[in-house]
Amino acid sequence: MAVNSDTNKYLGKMEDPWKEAMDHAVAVARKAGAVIRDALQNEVKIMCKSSSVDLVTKTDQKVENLIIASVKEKFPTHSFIGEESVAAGQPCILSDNPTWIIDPVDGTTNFVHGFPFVAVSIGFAVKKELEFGVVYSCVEDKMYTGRKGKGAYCDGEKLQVSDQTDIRKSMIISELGSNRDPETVSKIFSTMQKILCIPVHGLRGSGTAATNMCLVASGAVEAFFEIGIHCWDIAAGAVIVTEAGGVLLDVDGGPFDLMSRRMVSANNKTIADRIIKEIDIFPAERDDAVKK
Ligand code: LIP
Repeated sequence: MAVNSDTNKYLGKMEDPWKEAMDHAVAVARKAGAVIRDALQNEVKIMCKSSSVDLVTKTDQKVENLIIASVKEKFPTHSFIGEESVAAGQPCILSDNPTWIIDPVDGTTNFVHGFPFVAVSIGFAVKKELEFGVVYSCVEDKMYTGRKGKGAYCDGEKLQVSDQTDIRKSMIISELGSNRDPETVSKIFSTMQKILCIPVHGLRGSGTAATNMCLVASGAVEAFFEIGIHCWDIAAGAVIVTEAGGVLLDVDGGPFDLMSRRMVSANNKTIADRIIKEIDIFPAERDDAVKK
């Protein structure tokens, strides 16, 4: 369902037509974060998705339902791509309609183990262009936001990526992910070994892509890359990184593709290109692939 012509006329007159939606995203992300923090105090009931290490909990489902219900009430014509809705069989197709791209609990495995990096990630796209991103790191109580053309912030403080251009003086972030196929794991480790031995100052991983991208945007690390992530993990962080002055590329050096399940985010192209040289690429089915 496209945005209708009347809406277009109305939106054209507003300075920031999506400010109200972004404000709502911040409010509902904070509310969702409180639910996650409460759940962290209690025994977590674990369920599995594609494998014994691809985890989901009732909290993931409860928080996604909370966010979608809250947004639907205010913006009934908008569309949604949610991690748990897709897991339940909804198509993962980005249309021209205003679309909320939601990871209710990014870092589910961390959440299950009480490892204190868990984020609510809410991206928003119109006509397939990302307009804003909100990442609430709920254990740290840090609210990251990025609005296309209007900068990126953490709790009101403007974000700026690192100005480092020397890979040997850089901190890099990546993840081991949830794939346990030995050949794939071998490629992940060989990539990490090559990058570590450039050498770089350090290699880290928070366990949540959204948080990793906010660390790039804040200048704490120079780059985050991963093959295997999903659009809901990175949609919000993509806006926050670019609005903090960073770059997004495909792992083969091509243009960033939100639905491709792979990406490099970095403070600048010099660092991104150097990382890309070392990545052993392995296949990951696109988020928008037609399911057989
Ligand atoms: C996680 C990602 C992370 C990846 C994990 C997992 P989830 O998202 O943020 O980058 O390495 O395997 O996919 O599943 O916790 O929402």
